Order: sequence, then C-alpha cells, then structure tokens
Amino acid sequence: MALIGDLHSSPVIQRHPANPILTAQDIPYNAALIFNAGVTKYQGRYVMVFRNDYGSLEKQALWGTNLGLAFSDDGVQWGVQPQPIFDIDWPIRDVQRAYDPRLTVIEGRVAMCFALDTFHGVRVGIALTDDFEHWDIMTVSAPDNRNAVLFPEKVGGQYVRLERPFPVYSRGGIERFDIWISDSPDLRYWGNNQLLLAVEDVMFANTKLGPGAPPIKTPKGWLTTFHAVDTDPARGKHGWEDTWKKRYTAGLMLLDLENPANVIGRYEEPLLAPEAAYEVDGGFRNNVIFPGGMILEDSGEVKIYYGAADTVECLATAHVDDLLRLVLD
Ligand code: BMA
Repeated sequence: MALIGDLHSSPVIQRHPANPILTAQDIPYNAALIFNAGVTKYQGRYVMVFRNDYGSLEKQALWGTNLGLAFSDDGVQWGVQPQPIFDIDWPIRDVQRAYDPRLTVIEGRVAMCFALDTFHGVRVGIALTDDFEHWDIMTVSAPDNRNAVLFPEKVGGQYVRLERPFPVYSRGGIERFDIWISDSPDLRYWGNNQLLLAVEDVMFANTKLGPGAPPIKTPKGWLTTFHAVDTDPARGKHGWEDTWKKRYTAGLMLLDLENPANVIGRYEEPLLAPEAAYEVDGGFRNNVIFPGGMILEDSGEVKIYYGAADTVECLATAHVDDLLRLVLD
C-alpha cells in the first residue's frame, strides 16, 4: 500500500466562520456526536437530517445512533426539532440502526438515502417524505452496501444513484472499495450496475472511496463530491480509540449529464483535507471529512456540508465556476 503523505484543501473553498455549524450542545435531547448530515432545500427553507451517536462526551461512551431533524432559513443557523426521527417503519426485522443520511428533492418530495446496519449486513435504502414525519421506504439493498446518493432527477428516463458496495472475499479480504452507479425505473428495483470510480484512479486514496453528497446539476455536467480514504499504519491514537489509522478527505468530480456513468472531469487533489482544529483534534475520530450535503444557490455559491472528525457538522463554500474549473482544467 503506497502511503499518501501530506494533503491540503483547495484554495477555492472556504470553511464557514460559524463552523462547526451543529454540535451536541445544540441538541435538545441526548446527543454526543453530531455528524454526516444530509442537507437540502425544500419549500423555501433548508432542511437537515443529521446522525446523532448519543451517549456521553465526558465519558467518551456511545450508547446508540438516531437521526435528528433541523431546519434553517440561511443554511447556517439551525433550529433542531425537539425529538429525533423515530417512527420510521422499517420493512425488515433485523435493523440495528440507520445512519449517514443524504437528502435530495426529487419530483417534489424529499428522498433520504440511508445506511442500515442489520444483524445480517450493511444495507442502503431510500425513503420518501413530504412532511418529515411519514417516510415511505422505497427500497433496501442487499448487503454489503453503503453511501447511496440519489440524483435529483431522472436521467434518460431512469432514476440514478451512486453507491459503494463493499466486496471483501473477492478482493482478498482487504478493505479496498470503489464507487458504483446503478439505475432504476421506479426507485424500487435497481440494476445496470457499473463501476464509476476506483481507488486506483484517485491519487489521494489507498483504501476506499464513497459517494459524498447528491450531485448538483450544472450546464457542464453533474458535479459531485466523494470521500477518499487513505491508511497509514504508522498513525496511532487520533481520537477516542486506541488507534485510528485512516484519513478521510473530500474529492470532486464531474459526471456526464446524459450518461452519468462517465466521469468527464476530476480534481486530482482533495477539495477538502482535514486541517481545521475541529477536523484534526478533539474528535471521536480525528482527520475525517465526510461530505453529505451540497446545495447550489442562485448566486452560484455552492454550500458543502460535511461531518468533521465524526463529531460535529460543518459547512464550506465555493463558487460553482471555481469548482468546475477544478474538475475541467
Ligand atoms: C465510515 C462510516 C462513516 C464514518 C467513517 C469514519 O466507515 O462509518 O459513518 O464517518 O467511517 O469513521
């Protein structure tokens, strides 16, 4: 495994001065780690579904995971709903927890992609809502799969998603996983699976990749983030655990508008690498940047929401033209 070395964020992206924009202190119920949120704009306001690993920050103890809901008028200051989302009626019997949600507005409804840990493997699913109380579960994949993100509209008459299956046996038992794409006529049945981006394509990854936030549509193509993971066996204690050898960065790529299985542009370096204090220090797992929300404003500003150090939720902004230059130059 080739080691990656120092990585830096692109100068075109700015961390928001209000970072972290959501932490356990903002939550009106038990919360310890608030991170890896899905964010979108729906009916005139911003909406966020965030992952809450609850427990005790002081004791560095985690008891479980739930999903919380927050709304905002500006995408920066959030009002958190008094209770987590708890009445999802899972159609399967062995669910342990749902986590790492991604939100997309599609055909007037909000779609949430989620990961499900079950006693028989990790699965991805898609649920639709228009009131954030009732969720229609459209599909749940076979294991093992994680990090599904749905495109905000049909392409060529089909719904499209990115996903990250994690085959272990066929790859010698090592952790080396790539990004895939599939499509569906109805959000329920998914097929036509194709490899989209592999670890060996990305110079700042040596372990695994995963889709980030749902893609945004630009005249040049579907612009989308991904996370890239590198491992260095020399890394020691970087958080609560005795050892944490991985680093998660955010990458950026452009997919063909008509055939999104074609990667038509990619930035060779990370868009965001862990550098800020809340990304590299004091977290559950330091050196983790995990993008899950991406919003294109009318002004051309792109808001990118990301979990930092598996502990807090953050925001970074860039102009869409600068992002397109990164992937096309
Ligand atoms: C991945 C997922 C993410 C998490 C990351 C770093 O495998 O579990 O939820 O942010 O690891 O711990």
